[in-house]
Amino acid sequence: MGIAGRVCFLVLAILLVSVSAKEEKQEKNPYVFEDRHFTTGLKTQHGSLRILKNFAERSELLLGIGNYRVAVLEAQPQTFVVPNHLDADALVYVAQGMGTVSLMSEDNRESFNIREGDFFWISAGTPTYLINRQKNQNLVIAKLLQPVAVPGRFEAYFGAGGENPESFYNAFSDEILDAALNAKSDKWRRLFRKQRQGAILKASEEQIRAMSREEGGIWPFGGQTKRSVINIHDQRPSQFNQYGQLYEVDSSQHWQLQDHDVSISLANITQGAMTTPYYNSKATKISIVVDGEGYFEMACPHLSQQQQQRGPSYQKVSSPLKRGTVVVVPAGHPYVAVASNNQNLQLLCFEINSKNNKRYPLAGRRNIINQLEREAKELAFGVSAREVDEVFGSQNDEGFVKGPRQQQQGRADA
Ligand SMILES: *[C@@H]1O[C@H](CO)[C@@H](O)[C@H](O)[C@H]1NC(C)=O
Ligand SMILES: [Cu+2]
Repeated sequence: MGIAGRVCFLVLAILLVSVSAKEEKQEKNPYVFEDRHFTTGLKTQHGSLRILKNFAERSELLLGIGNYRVAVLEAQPQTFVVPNHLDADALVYVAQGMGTVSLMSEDNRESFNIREGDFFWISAGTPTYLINRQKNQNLVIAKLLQPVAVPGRFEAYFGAGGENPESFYNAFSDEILDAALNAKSDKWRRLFRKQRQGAILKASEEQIRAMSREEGGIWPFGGQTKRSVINIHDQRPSQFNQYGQLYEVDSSQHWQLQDHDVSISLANITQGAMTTPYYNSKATKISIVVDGEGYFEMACPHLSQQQQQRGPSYQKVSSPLKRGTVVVVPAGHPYVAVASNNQNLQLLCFEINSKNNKRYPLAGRRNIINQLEREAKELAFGVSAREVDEVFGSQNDEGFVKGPRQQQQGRADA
């Protein structure tokens, strides 16, 4: 083999090793997404849009939510996000801060104030802009996106802009713009070249004040007069005890959630406590840590190494949770989340395919084992029903329970 041949061989070998190492890593735990699984969609001196990698590209086990994307927008104090539209429907949750959002329909504009805990829907194609009204706090917004043009992919389209953000007007030929705008070409040329500061800009205090007004209170789309913004903290918790609270808004409470078969919830798990293990019957959950630390465990038949003829076997999937970690919990998978001993753990969850979803508790007062009849308990476990009852009848709390005394930080497959 000549030098060139040897170099080629070496390069190929390195490539193969790195590809297989990468695949092995992916296989091990495709359900957890950290900082490195985000790409930068937008970045300026004053903020950024980070986009979570495509689920379907990460693992075929995530194909079921392949047409959903997650993105996080962060805008610094007193900034303006230039008007744009997306080729995706978006469920938007305000994770931190205060701002004002403006949505345009064909003949109307609605501007409304947003604060932490608010969520609202932006239909695909709606021209949208927003400001961070605060003087000393970043505005952080988490979005669940459902692309409408290319499955699993979405793009932002800026009209107002110049070189950066690039205005799509610049893609048209001069003759077309001359004719369409009916304005002097030196005028429109200047207009579409000036802006170079990027899509997230610093605004003056007066500009912020002027844009902080709410306008056009009625939801302009489809003549609906229902409130377009709901605050998740205004809900009554659906599960509540000293170990935590769960706030949920399901599709029956919000027509856009219903249309898209999505629900949204916020779990506040008290430090040192955990959720009862449970599974969702139909919904796949995308869970984002908004505050605190802890870990989760999940039972997954897909990742089990054991090849068994006699029936399924389950792999423990586990990982530490910290602010910004995203975890996907597919339907049917038993799962538990544990808060650290020093801090509450707050999880924002988007549940996809949530219509008629049921949450089946695997421990606690109303667990599924308790409902078995005596004979079924004895046959299934091969012990007396009394023994089964002793085990599954001892936990009197439900929803949230006291956590493990000794916390292992969910290292297993991280
Ligand atoms: C979370 O729970 C704690 C009590 O453990 C409470 O003080 C706090 O206000 C709750 N936060 C939210 C956002 O519900
Ligand atoms: Cu699985």
